[in-house]
Amino acid sequence: MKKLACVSLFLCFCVSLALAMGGPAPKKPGAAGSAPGLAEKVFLIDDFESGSLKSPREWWTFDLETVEPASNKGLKGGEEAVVSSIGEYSLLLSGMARNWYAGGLGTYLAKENQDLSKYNYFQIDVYGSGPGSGAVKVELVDDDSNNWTVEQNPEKNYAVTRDDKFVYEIKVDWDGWKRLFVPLSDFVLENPGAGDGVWNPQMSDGSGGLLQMQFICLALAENGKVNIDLDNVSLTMDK
Ligand SMILES: [Ca+2]
Ligand SMILES: [Ca+2]
Ligand SMILES: [Ca+2]
Repeated sequence: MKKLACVSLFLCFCVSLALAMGGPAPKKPGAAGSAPGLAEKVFLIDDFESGSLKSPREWWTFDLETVEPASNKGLKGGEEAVVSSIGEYSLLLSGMARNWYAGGLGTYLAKENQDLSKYNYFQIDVYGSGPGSGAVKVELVDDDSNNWTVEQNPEKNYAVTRDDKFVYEIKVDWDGWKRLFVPLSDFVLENPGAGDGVWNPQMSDGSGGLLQMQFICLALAENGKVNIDLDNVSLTMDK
């Protein structure tokens, strides 16, 4: 009898110890009924902290003289909340335009089992150097031909031919860092007749949903210069 009591006491002790050490199981992010965690609310496309446009995210570049992650050391002015969250590197976009156009870069976003349709805003930190900095046109393509590919016509300036291209132009005329939240509903269809004309970023029936993003740099004079830095390119659920 005494031995049994001893064993029970020992078991009790072990269970209490295990509870004390382990505690309750952590809540899974996104579990039914719980609010979404920060990682879910924000889809970070790139913060350029790797110092590379090849990894972890791969970007293609075209025409612009300088498109590269550059040190933030000299870029101090602007909104304090932004200055404290830009890290060591941002993306430098610089070069001369011909006929307003200076070039740009892009990245493919779609991936199996990734739902980008829950995001409502495009968020970005932009560093300007005053009224002549230039403009950035943000282009988003959704897949309407259900093949996870952006069909383009190289003979017509790479026009997107079977999917929708939605665009939003950011005119940069300020000094220092500024954070922008652009509702995705403010993007406008640039190529009516190519896709279904509806913003449908969700994957369904073979469609990859939101496929890619591009930034096109434009000068504010026909043969002007573009000089802009970008950072923390994201899609977010809330503002
Ligand atoms: Ca950064
Ligand atoms: Ca397509
Ligand atoms: Ca569409």
